[in-house]
Amino acid sequence: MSDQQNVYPVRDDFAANAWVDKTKYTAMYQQSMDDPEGFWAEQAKRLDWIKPPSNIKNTSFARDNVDIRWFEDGLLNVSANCLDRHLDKRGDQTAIIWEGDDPKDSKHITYRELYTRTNQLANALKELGVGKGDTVTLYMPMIPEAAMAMLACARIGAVHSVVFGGFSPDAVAQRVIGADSKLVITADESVRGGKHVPLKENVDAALTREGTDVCKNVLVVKRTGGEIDWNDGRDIWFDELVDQQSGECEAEPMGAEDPLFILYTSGSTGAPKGLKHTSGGYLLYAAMTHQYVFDYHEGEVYWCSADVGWVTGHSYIVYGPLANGATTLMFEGVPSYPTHGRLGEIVDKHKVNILYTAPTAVRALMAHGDNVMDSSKRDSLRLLGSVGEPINPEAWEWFYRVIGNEQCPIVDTWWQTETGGIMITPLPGATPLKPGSATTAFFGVKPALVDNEGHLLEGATEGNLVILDSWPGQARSIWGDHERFIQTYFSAYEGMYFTGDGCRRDEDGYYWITGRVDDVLNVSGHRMGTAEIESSLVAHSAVAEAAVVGFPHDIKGQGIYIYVTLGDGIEASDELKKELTQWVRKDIGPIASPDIIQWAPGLPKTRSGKIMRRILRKIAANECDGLGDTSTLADPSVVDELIEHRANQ
Ligand code: 6R9
Repeated sequence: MSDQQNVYPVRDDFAANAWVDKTKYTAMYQQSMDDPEGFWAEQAKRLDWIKPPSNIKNTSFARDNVDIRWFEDGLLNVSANCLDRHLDKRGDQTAIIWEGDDPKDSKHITYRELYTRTNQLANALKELGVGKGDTVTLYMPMIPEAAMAMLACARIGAVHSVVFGGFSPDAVAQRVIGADSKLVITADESVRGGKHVPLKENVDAALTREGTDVCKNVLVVKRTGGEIDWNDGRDIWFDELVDQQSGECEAEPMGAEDPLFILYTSGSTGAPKGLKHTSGGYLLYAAMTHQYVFDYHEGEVYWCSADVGWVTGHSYIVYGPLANGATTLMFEGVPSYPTHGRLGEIVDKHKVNILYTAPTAVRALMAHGDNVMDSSKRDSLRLLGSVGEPINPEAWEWFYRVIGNEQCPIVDTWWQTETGGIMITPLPGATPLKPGSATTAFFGVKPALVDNEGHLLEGATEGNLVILDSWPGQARSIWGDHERFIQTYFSAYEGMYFTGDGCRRDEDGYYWITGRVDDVLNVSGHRMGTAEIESSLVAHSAVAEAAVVGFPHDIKGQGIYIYVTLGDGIEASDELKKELTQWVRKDIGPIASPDIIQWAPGLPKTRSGKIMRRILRKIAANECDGLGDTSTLADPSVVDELIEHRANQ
C-alpha cells in the first residue's frame, strides 16, 4: 500500500530549473479547470497559426451527441510547425539522431536537412497523385524516412496511417482497406537485433488480398539492399523519385480539425479500430506535454525508445519533440542487441539527457542483474520516463537506482492511443514520486473513478477510470465509424469518456492504474484484443472454439494464455500447438505469439452461452482456489477438468 512505500520528494535543484514547480503546477492546473477556454487559448500561442483560432472549445460527451472540436476556426500546418519555424534559429541543430541496429551505424540530421528532404518527399507524393484528404499507409522500419513520411503527409494535408512493422500481411491489408490508402510507403527490409524482416514482401502479399486494389503505388526505401520482387508500374524506389524533387513544397493550410493521422489499436471486441486524430489540438497537446512532462530544455538530447508504429512514437518521437525544436533520438534496433548493455551504451554515445522507455524493457534488463549496465556510465541522464503499462515498484526502483544512478526522477506517464498525449503523470519539478503510481493529472485533465453503475466515487477508493471533460489531444472518432466510437468510449457512463482501465486513488489523490478491466491484453506494453486472437484461431480448421486470456508474466507484464477446443476427431499434439502458434504469428504478427496453449475439452460457459473469462483468467494465473461462484455455469465439471490439466503444464 502506498503509505508503506518510498516517497521520492522533488529535488530542490531539479525544481529550481524546471519549467514547472509545485506552486506553478497548482496555479496552472486550477486555471485549466476554472477557465479551460482561457487556459487553452493562451496555450495555443505555442503553435504557429496561419490563422489563429478564436473559437477554442466546442466539445460534448453526451451519448446522443459525441462531438469534439478544438480551435475549430484556426488554420495551421503541422509540418510547418515541426520544421519551417525552426529554420532561422536552429536550422543547423540536429533534429534527429538516428542510431542503427548495428552500433556502428548512426547519423545526425539537422532541421534544415529534415526540412529539405520532407519537402522533396511531399512533392514526390503530389507527383503520385496524393493530395489533401487522401490516406497513405506507412509500414516502415525505424529510420528517418518514417518521420519524413509522416511530416510529408502532414505538409500536403494527406492523412497517414502507420502500421507497426511487426504486423502481418493480413494486418497490413486490413488497414490499407480500412483507410482506403492509395499509397503504401515501406522499405525493402527492416533490421532488428541483427534479423531482417521482409517488409516489402509482406506488402506484396498484403496487396494480393481482395479489396486492396485501392492502393496504386508502393514507395520503397532501400534499407538493406536485400532481394525483393518488383512490380513494374506499381513499385517505385524512394530515393529515385525523391532525389529529383524540389526542396520547397508549400505547406497546405489545414483546418485545426482536419485529420492528421489514423492509428489502429485493439479493443475488446471486433477488428482493430482506426482512431482519428486531428491537427491543431493534437499537435498542441503533444508539444505541451513533451515540454512539461519531460521538462525539455533547449539543446537537450531526448530519447523515446518506442516504435513509430505506436502512438508513443507518433507523439513523443516525432510530433511533440519536433514541434518543440528538440533533438530526438530514433533507434532502429532492440535494447538487447548486440548485448544487454546496448541501451546504456546508446545513452553514453549520444549523451542522452532524457530517456523514455517501457516497463517491459526495464524488467528484461533487470532479469540480467545490476552488472548488465556496467558497460556504460549514463551520467548524461537527467530524467527517466515510463509508459505502456503499470510499472511494478521493484522495476521502478531498479530503473531509478541502476539505470538512473539515483540521480533522475522517473515520470510514469499514463495515457492511450485515444488520448493522443500524456494524461496522468508527475511533473518532475513539482510532483513527489511514489514508485508504481502515475500520480496526478496533467493540465486540463479531469480524471475520476466510477463504480460499475457510473456513480462518481470520492476520496481514497478503487473503480473504473473515466475522464470528465475533453482535452485538445483527444481522438475525435473512429475512422469511418463514429457510432462505434460512441459505443466504445461514451456509452458505458453517460457524459464521461471511459478509458477501459481500472484504477485506485490513494489518500493523497494519487492514481494507481491497475490494468484493463475489459478484454484487452497488454503484452510487453502492446495492446491486443482477446477477440482478435480468438477469431484468428477459430479460422484454423482444427479449432472448434478458443478463449484467450492474459496471465501474469515476469517480463512481458502479461502473457497470452489460450484455451483451445479441437474439432471432432482432431488429435491433440505438440505439433498442432506449434502449428497454431505459427498460425497466430502469421495472421496477426509475432507480438501476438501465444505463450501457453491448453487443450480444453470444454470451456466454462453460462447457461446463455457466454464464456466465463473470469474463471479462465484465474486458472491461467494458477489461482485455482479462488474461483468464486461457479454455480451459474452450464456444466461446472469442465472447470475441474481444466484445473487438472493446468497442473500438468
Ligand atoms: C501510450 C500507450 C494504452 C493502455 C492503457 C493502459 C496501459 C499505458 C500506462 C498504462 C499503467 C502507465 N498504460 N501507460 N498503464 N501505467 N503509465 O501505451 O497507448 O498502446 O493505446 O495503450 O496501456 O492500460 O489503457 P496504448
